[in-house]
Amino acid sequence: MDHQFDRVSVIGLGYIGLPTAAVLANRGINVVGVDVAPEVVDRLNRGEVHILEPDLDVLVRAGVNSGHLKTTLTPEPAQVFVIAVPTPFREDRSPDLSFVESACRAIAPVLERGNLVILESTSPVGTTERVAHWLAEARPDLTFPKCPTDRGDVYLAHCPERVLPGRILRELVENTRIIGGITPGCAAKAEQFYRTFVSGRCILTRARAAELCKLTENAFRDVNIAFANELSLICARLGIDVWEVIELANHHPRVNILQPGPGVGGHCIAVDPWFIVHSAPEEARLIRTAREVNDAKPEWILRRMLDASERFKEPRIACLGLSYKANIDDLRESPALHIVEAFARRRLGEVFVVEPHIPALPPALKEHAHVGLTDLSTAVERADIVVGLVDHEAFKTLDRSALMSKVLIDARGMWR
Ligand code: SAJ
Repeated sequence: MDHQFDRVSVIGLGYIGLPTAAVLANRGINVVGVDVAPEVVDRLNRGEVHILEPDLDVLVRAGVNSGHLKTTLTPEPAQVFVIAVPTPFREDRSPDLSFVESACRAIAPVLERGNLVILESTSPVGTTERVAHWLAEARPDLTFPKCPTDRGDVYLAHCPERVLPGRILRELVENTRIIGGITPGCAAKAEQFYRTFVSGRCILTRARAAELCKLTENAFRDVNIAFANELSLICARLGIDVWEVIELANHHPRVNILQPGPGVGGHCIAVDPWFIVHSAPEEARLIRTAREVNDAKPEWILRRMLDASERFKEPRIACLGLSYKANIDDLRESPALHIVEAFARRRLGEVFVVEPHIPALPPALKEHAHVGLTDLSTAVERADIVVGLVDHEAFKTLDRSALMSKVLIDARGMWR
């Protein structure tokens, strides 16, 4: 093993930090995970996970049992610090870097000359330079590189994560990594670190390019989903099946249209394009419009549910799926959840929520007596209206005869 990376600290043990920590620990590296939530720290030290991701529980337990993975509330000295904290946006859609800043202030006291600090959180252009600034403020005794020709005591790089929830453990190892150093030396050092567990390619660049690269990937996907969502509105107006049109158009060798849905959720695609818009508001016209098109889609589905409800005195409505996409339990920024909450607030009738991946309804739905978490067959049997919000495997394979007499609103094209 490369002894310059014997001890690694991962700051922020969420959807990216925890799998990264677990993968490193299972390569025999001593990993100190750091999280601000005491309950997360306790659970992880017992070998239990707080997020659902295939095989993550097994890997975390193995890491804890072998003694290679431990979790603390405050950082301890290490050779490498991987920052994987959230970077949300504020009400006015400007980036909120407060978690990155607090992570920097937390690790600053234990930093030593020769350490490598990697920012993995998706960040607006210039954030890695700001990391250098925050660390330098807290540690005037050390030097931090701020531009490509600088020399510094500490290596600084941005290496955005690009893994797909549901396939995180595989993609962490196999995906190509874009590694942006503040200096070429920083990038080279970070590459050596990633080589300890990445089998994919490592491509080196500058920190600013790596920052924009990550935002660009998600903006690209957002714009393409917006195209599909806009097409779904056009098709509805013209009385044409949008999924058929897309399937037909995709036979063209250079056309590959994505799928329309109830909107775009998750913590990445619905957020990252705003970082680009914020940095270049006059130029980012298409990217902004795509965000608006995708953000308007939940309202459109809700309107169809309200229209359908008018046909019944006390409508019973089954809402299939709450997560932000298929076959996961993640409700973050979920358009399905947003739609069900907005519908529930109107108190039009009984709402049967089907979400096989969660044990209980989230608080905003739990408070309504007319809303309940129900199993699939009971919900479909009792409902007048069935709304397909998430294309979970169990919903796609639903027996069509059960849907025959129902009013269907199929936001995902599952029951064509
Ligand atoms: N969606 C559609 N139609 C589609 C594809 C997706 O409506 O054809 C919706 C999904 O239902 C979901 C949202 O878009 O609500 C986003 O889902 P996703 O599967 O496209 O992406 P995420 O958010 O799970 O993960 C993305 C990935 N980025 C890209 O594919 C460019 C992943 O590789 C990134 O690591 C991740 O964002 C991230 O963390 O940034």
